[in-house]
Amino acid sequence: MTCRRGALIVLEGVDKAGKTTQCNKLVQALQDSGRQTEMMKFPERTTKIGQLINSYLENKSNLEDHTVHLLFSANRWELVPLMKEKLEQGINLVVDRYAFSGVAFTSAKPGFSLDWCMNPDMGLPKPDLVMFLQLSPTEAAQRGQFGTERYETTVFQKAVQQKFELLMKDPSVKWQVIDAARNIEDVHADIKNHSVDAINAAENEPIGELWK
Ligand code: FDM
Repeated sequence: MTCRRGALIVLEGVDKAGKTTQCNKLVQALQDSGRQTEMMKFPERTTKIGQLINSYLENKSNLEDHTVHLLFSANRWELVPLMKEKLEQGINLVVDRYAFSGVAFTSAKPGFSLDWCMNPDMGLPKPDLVMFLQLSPTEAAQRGQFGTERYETTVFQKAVQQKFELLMKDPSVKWQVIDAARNIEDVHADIKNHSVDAINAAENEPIGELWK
């Protein structure tokens, strides 16, 4: 019997929406139900490219805006062989941020078109499901202060949210908006249901190519 492939499931959203908490809970729930599942996150800060990105995000170094955009993309591409290997082995991947964050964050800077930002990520493994954890800036503010990393300001996060809204209009990507203002368990139940459907649908489909 040929092995069914795993599904590529991405969680996106603005800061404070609970992405990381929900990724962890989803991985645990899928594993508990007997499905092989692993978590990944972007940027993956442990590689050489990831270390450059980490130092930039922590404001320890400055990088030119186009350059850092391409580094974020390269950081995804360097993990593509590993991602494909896992998916082909039947392992589901739950990914905290992907190319959509890449495009939303850079295109929120002045002088960057959506098209230019999308180009380097064209052809990445296409997610079988992208869940966008929706939280208004007011609700986000009620969850406490932003951290001290680059991009963690209300003004910039609002611009990022608008770019995500543009990206969500693209019907070639399977988007699902999740109301993240509810309690953790309700949000989790919703995310788990959508993920199980995506896993079942992906089993017999080849891995797609993003934005191609
Ligand atoms: N980010 C993340 C980008 O600007 N481009 C990207 O391609 C990706 C994946 O990096 F501010 C930004 C988004 C966020 C920061 O923070 C990563 P977390 O807390 O590690 O998700």
